[in-house]
Amino acid sequence: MSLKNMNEFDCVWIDVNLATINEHDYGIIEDAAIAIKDGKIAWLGAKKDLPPFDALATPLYQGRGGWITPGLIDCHTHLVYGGDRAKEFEMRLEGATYQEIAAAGGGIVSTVKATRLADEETLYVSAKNRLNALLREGVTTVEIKSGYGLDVATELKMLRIARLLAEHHPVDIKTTFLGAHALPPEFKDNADGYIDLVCGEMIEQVVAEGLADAVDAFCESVGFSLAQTKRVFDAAKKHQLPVKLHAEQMSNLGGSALAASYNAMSVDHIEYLDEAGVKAISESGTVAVVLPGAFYFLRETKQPPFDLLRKYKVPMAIATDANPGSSPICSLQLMLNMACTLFRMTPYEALAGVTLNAAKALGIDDKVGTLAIGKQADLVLWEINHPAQLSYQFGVNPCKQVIKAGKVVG
Ligand code: DI6
Ligand code: FE
Repeated sequence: MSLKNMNEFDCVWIDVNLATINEHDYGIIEDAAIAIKDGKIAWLGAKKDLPPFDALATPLYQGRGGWITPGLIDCHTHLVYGGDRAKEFEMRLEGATYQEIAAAGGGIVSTVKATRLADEETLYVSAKNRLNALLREGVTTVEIKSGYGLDVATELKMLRIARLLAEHHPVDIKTTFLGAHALPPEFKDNADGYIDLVCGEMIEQVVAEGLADAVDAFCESVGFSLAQTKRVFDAAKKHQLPVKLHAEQMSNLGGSALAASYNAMSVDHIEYLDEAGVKAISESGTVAVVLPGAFYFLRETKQPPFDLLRKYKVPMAIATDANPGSSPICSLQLMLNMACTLFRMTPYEALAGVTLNAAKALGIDDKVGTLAIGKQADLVLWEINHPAQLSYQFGVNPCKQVIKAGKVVG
């Protein structure tokens, strides 16, 4: 064979099994190979069908019978924040009441205070450590929300740090403006006044600096009302930003149906979502993001409506919700396990939930989330015997190699 007829690949993995992931199953190809060109998947299939290429000039990686999946995607995190809430955790376990914790300066407001006070380097380094933890477990794309600043300067500071991480870290980052996360102390008893700020100067500056890929809000009895959420969505729409929503976490306010009417990319938490809400998001093509870490950490008992989500064929994604208050967890592998043990999702649903459906929740499923020719070569090589092992076992990290756009990064 002359060199002319040979395929040009930048690198090739052989002796691997592939879980390519699709809407129905793992999409398994055993005894496979996968070839990369210009950061994209150029070929994949059974190894015996691997087309000829210049084996002397092309780096060849031995998978040793391991499995390659798409890079994992954590589609809901609050990775940038100051301080921590370990003391509050301890007080609660020693019997302190919510009021006592609040009086001692605890709760979400304490994270807002710490985030406002923190300098940029401190915030950057702590977020980078969390991002590294995710990368070590095979995560190649992460969404990061603002929402612990709650004033113009600090919301911008959080989003700028997320953008800086994107520049200097191999993991891809999508940013979300969550100004409507909680009511800052300066606006006590004036939630509408705060929403004026969010929908005015705050979002305008976020947009002017190009700092957000989407807009989110916390629609809840302890968060913002349906009417206030609608104002945030209208502001997002005015600035041509897609929306998503923390909805139906502790009660059913109808947030998901509202989000559906704005073609939201995702509704997240959704423990209290009812059939009308499920129907609404199924019609709008909105992804249901479930957050087993927050469910676990808050010792919730009401589960998201999985039977209805399956009945209406709503794509289900899983994320860490990594944050200091309700899910101080930076392990997407643990979320795979909890999605199965706590939520009774199947290991296939769990894996699709951190790949294909997480990509849909971020609107990037044309680029990542599955293994297919033309997709960005975000891959993970795992030392496992079957993809179900990724949700079955926890504590031994089977991640052997992380490949981002064709480059080995971990
Ligand atoms: N839902 C939650 O569970 C967290 N935020 C949200 O919108 C709580 C965040 C915190 O307590 O810091
Ligand atoms: Fe959250």
